[in-house]
Amino acid sequence: MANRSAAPVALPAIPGQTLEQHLIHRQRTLDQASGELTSLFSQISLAAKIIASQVSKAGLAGILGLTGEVNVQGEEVKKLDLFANTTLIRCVQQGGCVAVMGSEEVEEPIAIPEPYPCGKYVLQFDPLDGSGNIDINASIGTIFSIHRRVTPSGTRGTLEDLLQPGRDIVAAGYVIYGSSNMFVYSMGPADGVHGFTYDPSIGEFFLSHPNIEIPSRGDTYSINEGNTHKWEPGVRRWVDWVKQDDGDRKAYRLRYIGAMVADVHRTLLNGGIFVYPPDRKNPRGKLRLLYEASPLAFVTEAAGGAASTGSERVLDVVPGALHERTSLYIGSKDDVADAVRIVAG
Ligand code: AHM
Ligand code: MG
Repeated sequence: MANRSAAPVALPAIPGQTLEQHLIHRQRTLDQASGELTSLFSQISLAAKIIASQVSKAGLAGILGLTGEVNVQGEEVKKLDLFANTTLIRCVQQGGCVAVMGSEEVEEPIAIPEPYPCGKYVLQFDPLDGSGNIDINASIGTIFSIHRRVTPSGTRGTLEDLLQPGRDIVAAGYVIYGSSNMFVYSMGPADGVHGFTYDPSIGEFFLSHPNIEIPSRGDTYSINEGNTHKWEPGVRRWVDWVKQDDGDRKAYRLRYIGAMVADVHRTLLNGGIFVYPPDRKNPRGKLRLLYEASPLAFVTEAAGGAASTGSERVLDVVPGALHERTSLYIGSKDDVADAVRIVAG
């Protein structure tokens, strides 16, 4: 007979919506959705799971450090960033959703090889951002953006498909491999920004951060201050200003992980600003417009934030080359406006 006075048994929490369920639900709300974008997201999330699993055991699997070694299976050991690059290409190229791809790790456009069909989308990615953090067990990530192709359907995609401004992005996002792994994406301001946390025991990303909105002002600034003496005076003026109490505004705290994807993720959740200005070594800035700045600008704007090159909105820059660099001021709207104003003098 049941013991009626016993405390209720605690049931395990029912996992929430998976990334796939979330995207399928979204697809149903759109009239003419063919499912191609949902499929492309599944391919990217599969790649993210494979990369995440290698990141978490990189030391054991022997894929830290330099290439040129041979693993126990007799295969050539790849550096983690090359592994991530190959994984994304392999997961996406056979899916029939993209016409061409671009990667920070690859000089030229990545063609879809025969016999795979070409789809209507164009995928660009930084397979493993912050690769300097790999060997020290700190956060790294994958950044991606998706455009519609501009060349005729039925043909192979070309460079022209890749050189599109950020304002024409259809969807963008990132995966962060940190104390937990998260998949964050947006399909624009009307859709919002949604974050999914990976449950490794189930092998799925679950919705954990619906409708992320960045505060209009934060209290953290993020910049490589080791470059102070390479900056132009305007940047030094802003950094001096941001570090001082000024009326109601308290001096900002400095946080710098050195992987833009992780610095921007913190900025998105807590507010504040991440800056990589031009300097003597990188007169056009260091970050790549197509693989780093544009996708994260798209996500940040969709969350209510802003992203500027210092002279224009990042999403309005029309790229002239695949690996073009840009300066970047990204984060809370008011913080970006202050920085751009003070740097300009
Ligand atoms: P990577 O994509 O080759 O890893 O490099 C880009 C990274 C950014 O993620 C990060 O914000 C920046 O480079 C750090 O640069 P620095 O070491 O000059 O501060
Ligand atoms: Mg990078």
